[in-house]
Amino acid sequence: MSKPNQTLGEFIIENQSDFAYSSGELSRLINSIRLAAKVVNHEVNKAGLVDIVGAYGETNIQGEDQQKLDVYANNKFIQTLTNREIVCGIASEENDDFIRIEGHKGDHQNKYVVLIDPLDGSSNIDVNVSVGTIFSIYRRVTPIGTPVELEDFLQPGNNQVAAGYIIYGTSTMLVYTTGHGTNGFTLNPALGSWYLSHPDMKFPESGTIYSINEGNYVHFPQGVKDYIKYCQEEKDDRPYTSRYIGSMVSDIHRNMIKGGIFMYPKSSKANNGKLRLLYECNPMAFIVEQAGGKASDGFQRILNIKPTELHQRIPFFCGSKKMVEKAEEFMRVSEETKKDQAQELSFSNK
Ligand code: AHM
Ligand code: MG
Repeated sequence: MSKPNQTLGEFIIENQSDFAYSSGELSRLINSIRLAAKVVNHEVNKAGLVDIVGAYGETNIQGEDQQKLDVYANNKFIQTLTNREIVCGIASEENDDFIRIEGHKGDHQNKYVVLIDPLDGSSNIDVNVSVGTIFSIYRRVTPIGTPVELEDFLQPGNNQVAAGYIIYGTSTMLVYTTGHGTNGFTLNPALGSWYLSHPDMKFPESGTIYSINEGNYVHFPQGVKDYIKYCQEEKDDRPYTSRYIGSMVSDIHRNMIKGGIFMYPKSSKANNGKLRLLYECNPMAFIVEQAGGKASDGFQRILNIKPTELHQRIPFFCGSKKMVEKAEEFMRVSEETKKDQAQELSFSNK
């Protein structure tokens, strides 16, 4: 139940019992994230003022340039979660491997692992465009009292107990779910408090915005090309509007409010697309589904996919339910046509 002027702190306490294992640990964990987010927000906002903008001179495991603020945000979230000793492990998009946290008694008693993309859309930082943080929380599957293992992180998105994003935009918002709907909080920078500004967010069932990097058009699979042509066709409520910020959190946040679809498909250059299943797609899929939207790899539900590696990439179609279903239909038809053509060819060669 949301109340006017309710703060995030009050909301967390009030809704703690919604959570199946409500020992307070998850609440403390979300509290730490909101604290780290405030610190990162402060730094993001002054990025234009200080010499912090620009490449750090190192590349991350995926071979991309790391920006200074990426490194700062990564350190800040890891530090906050480690110092408070409320998680047993952290995996970050910016780190090659996961981190084990044994706890101050060295007894590995904590239950949760956190996966995080500390600063998503970071190539937008030095041009003053919104960026975001994405997080995903799971209960460990290995026994409490032992060090966490890779399998604790390689769980299907379905197992998430909470997920959220922070958007550092014209205002800073924290949007999260614990599986009981999606709620959005806006930071009042003067007071340092987050207020419930978007209770029980609902993704419009359909919309008129499509978001995709169309510069990659020639490399897209036929199904995606056909769907883009469909979006551009003059019929009914089409052509749709094209909006692409290049910062997934911002693109999906806008679409969740206005109605739309976000796509990062595979291409002939990148067989699994660009986005990471564990740090980006799973948490966004959970948040979006909890708001009534849909997230798919073009053929199947993102949250059902069993990950095989930490930095796994996956094609991503996410947004208004009807729009994602339509895109999936184009993908399916194109795959079937391809199969039929291959079969015909093999018959005619016999
Ligand atoms: P990042 O985690 O390295 O910042 O990359 C993820 C971002 C997404 O936020 C965004 O949708 C996408 O990369 C944009 O990629 P592209 O420039 O290829 O369109
Ligand atoms: Mg990212």
